[in-house]
Amino acid sequence: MTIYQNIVAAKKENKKLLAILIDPDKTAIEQISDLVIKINQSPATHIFIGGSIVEQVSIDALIRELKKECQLPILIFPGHPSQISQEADGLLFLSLLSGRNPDYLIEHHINSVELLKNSVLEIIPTGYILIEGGKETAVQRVSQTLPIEKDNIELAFKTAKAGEYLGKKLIYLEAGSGAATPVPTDMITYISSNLNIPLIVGGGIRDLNTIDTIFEAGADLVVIGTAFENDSNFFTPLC
Ligand code: 1GP
Repeated sequence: MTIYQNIVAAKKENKKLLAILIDPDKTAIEQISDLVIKINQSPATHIFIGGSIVEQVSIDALIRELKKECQLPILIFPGHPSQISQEADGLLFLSLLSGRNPDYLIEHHINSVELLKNSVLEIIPTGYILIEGGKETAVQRVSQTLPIEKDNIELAFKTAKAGEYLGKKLIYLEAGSGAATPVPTDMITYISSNLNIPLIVGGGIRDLNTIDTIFEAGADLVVIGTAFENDSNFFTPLC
């Protein structure tokens, strides 16, 4: 089965998925062996790699190091085509649907084709939707786009549904890394119950109870970045 088929199968069985996001800018290669022990003890089902712009060569090395001891599927979560690594298993091919910056809707994608056309990476078209998270986040700054207001459920839903109609295979609701507040649960519930494709939710989730709440609201896959980055024992109470 492909990574995507596994995500769809998990959704059908109501089995919740959890990705740990590793930002190569904030993670030294020397830290990986210790980090992998914690990842292997955690309930994580996927690893996402990405963040602000970094040298591709360091991502390659980081993934090779991760793969020595970790069997989880590794997906690139790119902020820029320079973050695409052939060492990964797949790529979330993100289109920032909440914004109107052509670079993040199509330009970076065109610029990625040379890297992808002969690649064996599993490419997963993903509609990426930025939701107001209580403070300006890096994705907002870098993409120069405004998030959808957190109480505008109708616009967030229509954006997600338009993504589905466009053929996106996943929708990612993003409050932004380090957001003050995660995506609101009423928005997650409305969108997940009116969408036919799996829903990823991330940004500003910093405790285990909130992970549960977001799963109960309807997320199929939750992403944890900062909380694990700050404390690699974050998942210990679950282990
Ligand atoms: C960011 O959704 C991810 O793209 C994770 O956010 O760092 O706030 O967990 P956090």
